[in-house]
Amino acid sequence: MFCFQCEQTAKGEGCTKIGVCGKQPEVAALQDLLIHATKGIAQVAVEGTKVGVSDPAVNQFACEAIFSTLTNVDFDPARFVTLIDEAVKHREALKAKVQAAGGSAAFADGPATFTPAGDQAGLVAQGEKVGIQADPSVNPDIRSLRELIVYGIKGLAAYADHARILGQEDESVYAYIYEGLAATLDDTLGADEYVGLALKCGEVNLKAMELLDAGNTGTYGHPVPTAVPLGAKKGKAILVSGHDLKDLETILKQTEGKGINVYTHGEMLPCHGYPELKKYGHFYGHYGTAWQNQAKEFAAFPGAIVMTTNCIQKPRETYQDNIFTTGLVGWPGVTHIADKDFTPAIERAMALPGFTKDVPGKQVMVGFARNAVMGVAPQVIEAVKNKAIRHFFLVGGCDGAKPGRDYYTEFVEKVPEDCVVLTLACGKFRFFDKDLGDIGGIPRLLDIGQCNDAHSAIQIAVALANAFECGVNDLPLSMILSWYEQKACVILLSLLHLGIKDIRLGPSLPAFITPNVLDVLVKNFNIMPIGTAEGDLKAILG
Ligand code: FSO
Ligand code: SF4
Repeated sequence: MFCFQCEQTAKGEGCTKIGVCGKQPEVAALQDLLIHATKGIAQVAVEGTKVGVSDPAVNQFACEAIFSTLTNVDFDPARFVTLIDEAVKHREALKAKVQAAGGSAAFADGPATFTPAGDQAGLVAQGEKVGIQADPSVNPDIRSLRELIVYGIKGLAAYADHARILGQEDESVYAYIYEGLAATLDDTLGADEYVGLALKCGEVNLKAMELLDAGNTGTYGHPVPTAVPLGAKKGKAILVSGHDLKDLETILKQTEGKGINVYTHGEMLPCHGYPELKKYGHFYGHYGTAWQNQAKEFAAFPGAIVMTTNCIQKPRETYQDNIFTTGLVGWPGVTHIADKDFTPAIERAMALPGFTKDVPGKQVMVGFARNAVMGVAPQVIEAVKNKAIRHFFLVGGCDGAKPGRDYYTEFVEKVPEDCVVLTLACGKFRFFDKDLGDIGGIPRLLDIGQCNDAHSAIQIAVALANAFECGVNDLPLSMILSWYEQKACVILLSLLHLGIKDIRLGPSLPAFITPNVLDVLVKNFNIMPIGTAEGDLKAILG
């Protein structure tokens, strides 16, 4: 196997024996084959676009297939066998439609024509031939850019899938996914074209994130500042992890009146701020921290656990029977709830002891998404003008296991008292429970939401820039980002598309970016690796 799509890749180079994430070589090969098969769909869909053919079922499938290959989503080989089979069926059905509409259905040998083997072993063997390094003759910089586009598309597909679940879709998003994937097969394209396509991925992702924002806020209302208990309430308990708001709502509905308290885990924390979710009396609090601490935290949770999206890790035996997956998440041997009837998890929660007494704990504030922040925009602008607020830091992104991620904790601790920290995604667990106080009533630590809410952060930055009649790069705002998986890659591409400069990125730079590609990013965007908290603060604040 060879995989280097995430930040924790082995030795900062690539996972070759088994994934640091726990991905087995068979699953890696099956994921590679599924991406190959989806590129085949993309080639056909690009022809379809020319003759006005687009199939909603294919669009949904393509996003689900791509999202399944994102880091820490699905580790179950059986599910990939099914997905590969379905991919080829969708491809052939789409070919027929394209042909019927007068389009071309003649494709060169490759993803658009391949026939899947009849069993898992055969598919694994096929997958091993189509991996990232399959063709050693490809120029490393071109390979780097192609992979950058594929990983960007993985993040984009994830956001598009989340948006579609809440009824929000746009043809332009699917069209780009197909254009970008098909382009990675095109030997006539050079570095400039690929850089353009990578930035276009970022541009299209802004649309996908806008759709997701519309889905979230349209369905559940605009988040409002909300205090969330980190302790627990005596009683039976279900913990909901991942990013899917609809799954959480479904679980809240299905547990109503059953004497079960529902807790959020990881990226579900910001859900407490949504009016249509917080209205449930048994939606109690938040348990645990970021994804990489789940083995320890889940082992100590006295109820059932539901994983709605990434990030799942190998469950320990002690809680293997308590954890359930739904949606695209999978782990071999873990009960999967495909039909959104969460009865198995509810029954498990009822059978487990739950919290036998109230557990006291701190509270944290959530709900500072764009609507809430813009609601206090006049005070914020005034505070900047009268120099009560000197600078804003967006310290956001993914968390992970590397010791170097202490940087983000230290950074926030050292941010001077006349500065405000905006945060989003699971990287916040490095500092989310710190009491940073306020500046004239404006909290110094503002939780914008999930990584899925990056659109909200961008809107806040744009609104500030408009208020000060300057560009985002001229604002007293610095972005200190942490990345782990491919949703972070596409958000970065969106920021680059917007022309945002001087981003600090850590804890390490992507292994799939070659020195030449990095050079292009540095020259155009002055993107830089994080240094020391003290040194970076000094450099930014002067
Ligand atoms: Fe974290 Fe995992 Fe939200 Fe990522 S839970 S690391 S960017 O998958 O999705 O922030
Ligand atoms: Fe390695 Fe990350 Fe790929 Fe997992 S997703 S195999 S940790 S590079």
